[in-house]
Amino acid sequence: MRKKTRLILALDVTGKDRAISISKVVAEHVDAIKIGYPLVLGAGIGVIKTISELAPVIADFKVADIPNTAGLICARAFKAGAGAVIVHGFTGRDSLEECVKTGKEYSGDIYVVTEMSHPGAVDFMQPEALELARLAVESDAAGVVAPATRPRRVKEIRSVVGGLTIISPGVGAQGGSASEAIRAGADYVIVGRSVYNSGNPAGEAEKIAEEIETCR
Ligand code: NUP
Repeated sequence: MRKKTRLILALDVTGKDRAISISKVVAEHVDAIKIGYPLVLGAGIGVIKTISELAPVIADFKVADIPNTAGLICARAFKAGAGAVIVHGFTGRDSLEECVKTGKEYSGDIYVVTEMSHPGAVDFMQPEALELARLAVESDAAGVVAPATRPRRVKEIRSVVGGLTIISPGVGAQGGSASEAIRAGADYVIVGRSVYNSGNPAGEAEKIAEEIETCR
């Protein structure tokens, strides 16, 4: 993923045609497009290849399983054309290491979820988030996912992960600010609904990219 606009589109629409038409107009304003279960279950795994011809694809499968199954899921995502896969770390070191090993086989990146961006993440994830960040470093993951809704936590997670890449969702619809997340230490922000549900997705993406640009 090239660091240009530092914006990642979360494409949680469920129809293939809409997904492709949004990707076509937004691609020039983003560094990657994140695809998860809503689109893959709605349009089929082949959509990863189609979108990957427009922008690098991050498969947000939040993989959480035993090492063998976790590795198989990551391998399918990379084979389908994803450049990176998002996985959970709470399943433990062995599962995460299997994902990272699989990523290396396909020259792909693994991002580990630390503390999620929604309010419920404070219940179980927040107390363990820094440990999960540490595990990501020790397992040689490419980066972590940290909450733009809590920039203070992005800062704390940055202090643990050093030079690892931080991708940060929760901007816009969830209330987070792109510039605050970047200033707190995020490398990229992830934005979904406020881009794809706007009347002008390309214009909205461009606006957020400009806001990020002011942080340099
Ligand atoms: O902690 C997380 N929060 C989060 O919102 C980890 C995620 N992967 N996401 C994803 O980011 C979420 O599943 C969605 O695809 C995107 C945010 O979308 P939106 O709230 O901007 O619409």
